[in-house]
Amino acid sequence: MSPVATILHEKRNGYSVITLSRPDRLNAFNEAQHKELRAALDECEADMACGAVVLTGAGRGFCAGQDLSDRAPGNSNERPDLGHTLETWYNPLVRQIRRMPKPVICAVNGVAAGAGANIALACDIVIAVKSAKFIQAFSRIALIPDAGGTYWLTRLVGEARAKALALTAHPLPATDAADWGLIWKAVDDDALMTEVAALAEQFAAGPTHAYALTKQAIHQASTNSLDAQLDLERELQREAGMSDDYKEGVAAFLEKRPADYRKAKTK
Ligand code: T3D
Repeated sequence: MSPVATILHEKRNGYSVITLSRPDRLNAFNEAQHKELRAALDECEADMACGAVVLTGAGRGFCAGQDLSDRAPGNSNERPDLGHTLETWYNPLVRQIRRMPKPVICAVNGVAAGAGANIALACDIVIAVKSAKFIQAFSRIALIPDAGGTYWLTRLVGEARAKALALTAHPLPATDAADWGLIWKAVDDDALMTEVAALAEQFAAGPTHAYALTKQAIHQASTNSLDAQLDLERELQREAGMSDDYKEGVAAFLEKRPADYRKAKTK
């Protein structure tokens, strides 16, 4: 493990665990944490030996969004340009998670608030402890949901629930989030990292490129017409069908043995 100031990046056998690590601030983002997270995700993206990424938080929270102590109003009339901070930090982070050519699992170990909630929702699979809460805290400080919040909420739980969560800042328990389809599942608090590690290991041993193509197809599905989506599936399946992983998958099925995608990757 190589500790850095605001995140920990641990490389395990075939996958990476990135831990936001400012626990005294519930892992709220400052610029240093943004920079270090970006560098760690860049590394995961480029590393062929990394088949999945786990994002989690240190201490009792996952992430409380923007560190508001960096936004303390001074005495002057100067106002911060939050559009600039979104463009510089949060939007690239969301885009980086979405385009990651391998599954990104968010292990929500505690409260996820503001941009912290929405960064979790940007991940491909979200597993949360039952004690966690998802809070669109923005309206409490006169902001709007960002880091993709209006996009995720509307698509995942529909307009009625999206508006209620955003306008009231209601702390949504993880079990409700799972029941509503906002996240994949809520698990017992002491089971989180065991479940997440098992899933990450499964992905690490799996067909990484097929996962990347699957992500791409699902991301485009909500805006494509059926015809466009069928065309996209045709193109992506063509690509998948040319891969060594597919050859190995079919051979393994016919030979009644588990597929060895790691071997296929080294060819
Ligand atoms: O600004 C831009 O660039 C635009 C982008 C904006 C993105 C955003 O995320 S805006 C939304 C920012 N986040 C929030 O508004 C959430 C603020 N936090 C809370 O509402 C609560 O802390 C929680 C509901 C998340 C948890 O409550 P609780 O009671 O479990 O914990 P706590 O006691 O409030 O927090 C523990 C400590 O963390 C505390 O410090 P202390 O008193 O022990 O020294 C608290 O001040 C600190 N903390 C929590 N959240 C933040 C924070 N410090 C700075 N910034 C935070 N966001």
